[in-house]
This record gives sequence, C-alpha cells and structure tokens, in this order.
Amino acid sequence: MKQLQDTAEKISSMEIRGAGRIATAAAVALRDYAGSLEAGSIEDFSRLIENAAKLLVDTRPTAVSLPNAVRLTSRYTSADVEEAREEIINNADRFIKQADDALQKIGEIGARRIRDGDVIMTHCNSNAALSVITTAFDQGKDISVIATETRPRRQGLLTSKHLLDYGIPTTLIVDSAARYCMKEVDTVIVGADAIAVNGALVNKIGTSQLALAAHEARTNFLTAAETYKFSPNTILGEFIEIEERSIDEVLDEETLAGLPKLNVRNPAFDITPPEYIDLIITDVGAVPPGMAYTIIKEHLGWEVGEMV
Ligand code: RI2
Repeated sequence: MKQLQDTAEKISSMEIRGAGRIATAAAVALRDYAGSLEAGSIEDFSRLIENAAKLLVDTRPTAVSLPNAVRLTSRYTSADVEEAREEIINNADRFIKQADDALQKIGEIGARRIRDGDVIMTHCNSNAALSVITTAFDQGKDISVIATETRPRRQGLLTSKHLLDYGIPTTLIVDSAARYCMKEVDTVIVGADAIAVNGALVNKIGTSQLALAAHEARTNFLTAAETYKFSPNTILGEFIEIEERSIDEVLDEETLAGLPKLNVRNPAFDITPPEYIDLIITDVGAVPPGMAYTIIKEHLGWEVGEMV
C-alpha cells in the first residue's frame, strides 16, 4: 500500500510525469500491489484492486493513458484470488512491454516523415516525439530542433538536455517566440496526453498555438501518440477534462502575496482541433485524425457496452 500511495503522490506532484511514464508507473504500482495484497476472498480482492485503481486514476485527470493503463492492467476473469493476482501481474507486464515497443515503432514510423536537413519544432517533453527525432538522427539525417520552453514548468529544458546529450543541435525559445520562429521550421512534432474520437489532440498548454502557427505557415504538424492514448470514453460523448494546476507553478508566493486581487489561472493542457493535424504517428501506423474512431475500436479492446 505504501508503494502504491508513493506512486500516486509522485504522479500527482509530477515527480513522475509525461503521459507514457505515468501510465507505466501506474501499471507497475498495480502489479506490485496485486502481488502483495492480502485478501480472504475474491470480493475483498476486487474491492482492494478497485480502490487502488481509483487512487491512481484520480491523481491527474487529463492524460487518458493513465485510466487506459489502469483498466488494461486491473482486468481479470478468474474468481480465484491467486489466479486473479496472476492475471493482473501478467497484464501489467504485457502493458509495460507493449508501451516500450510502441515507443520504438513510433520512432521508426515517424522518422520516415523527417527529411535530411529538417528543422523540427517540439513542445514540452514527450518521449514519443523524442523517439521520432532521435530515430531520424540515428538514421544519419542532419536535423536540428527548436524546443519551446513550455511555461510554467519548463519541460522544454528536459527536452533540450535530452537532445543535446544525444548530439542533436538544439535551440531553446520562449513559448511566445513560436510563431516568429515558425518560418524556419519544416515539421512540428509533439506528444499527446489524449486523442479524442474526432481526432482532436489534448496536449501540453500551448500546443494549439504551435498548431495554429504551423497551419498558417503551411508547416507539417505531427503528433506522436501510442494507441493507449486514444480516449474510448469520448465515443460515449464524454469530454476530456483539462487539468488546472496550482497557481504556485505560475508565480512564486511572494509575488502572489503582493498582488492579492490578481486572478491567476494555470490550465495544463489545451485542445488542438483535428483540422490542424496532418498525421498522428501511432505504433500501428501513421494515420489521419479521422482514423481515431477506428484506432479506439480496433486497438483498445473493449466494447462500448462495457463502458456505459
Ligand atoms: P510522452 C506531457 O504531460 C506532455 O504534455 C507531453 O506532450 C505528454 O505528456 C506526452 O508525453 P505532463 O505530464 O508520453 O508533462 O510522449 O503534464 O512522454
């Protein structure tokens, strides 16, 4: 239980962050919890697993990778505690392996869209987008990257460090310089926290501004998204909740104290409409946003009736 709570706390505080990483961390936490919990009956087991799943899912509301990972991991069919435990452990191991393989496939597929000499713009810090960029570089393509700073938490610094360590020339810009710099960019590639059934992309705040600027400049705009980042619940008409985080991330306590009448907001994600997205690079192929429904139906493995 302690380890489960630790993981939940780390996801909530963003010590563990990134839609893919939080999904994998949740699968690991559920696996270890299922492996060690004591339950006298399948009913007890079921209640404990449901509570654990809820604890993890409630940590962050937007990245659909989290509920998808929890749902795929916590399913079992047996009415025997030991067998159910085993099923969850196997589900988690399978999810973790598939998530890892997906990153590699996204890299291979996405790298085909990157040409020798390209300047790539990226936003925030996405393992999936980085997989595309580093795979293209590994193929010998002479590329460089413009990384946006990504206020307020400045994940662009993580991206810049990763790329520089890899040997890829990288320029950091403030978020508001994105449109100014767009004329130098050949391709924009970002990650995804969620893809809705209409192909809309939910990703780090500021993504939609990049998409708008790319659209205006006729620059390719790609998102890299594992299939487990597509949202089944949007088929039922549900909205994807946009997380509003603490305003302490925007301004420090002293500044806030000096401006008691100032309203500050900190939405963590925004929505990019499908018409601004050229392709979604998934582990099962590079698809147009209009294919989102098919991906959800064919690759997420549960029926609408099961969700309602
Ligand atoms: P990968 C991150 O969210 C960013 O929005 C990033 O684009 C997305 O997750 C996907 O990241 P946050 O956790 O799964 O920083 O591709 O709020 O690594």
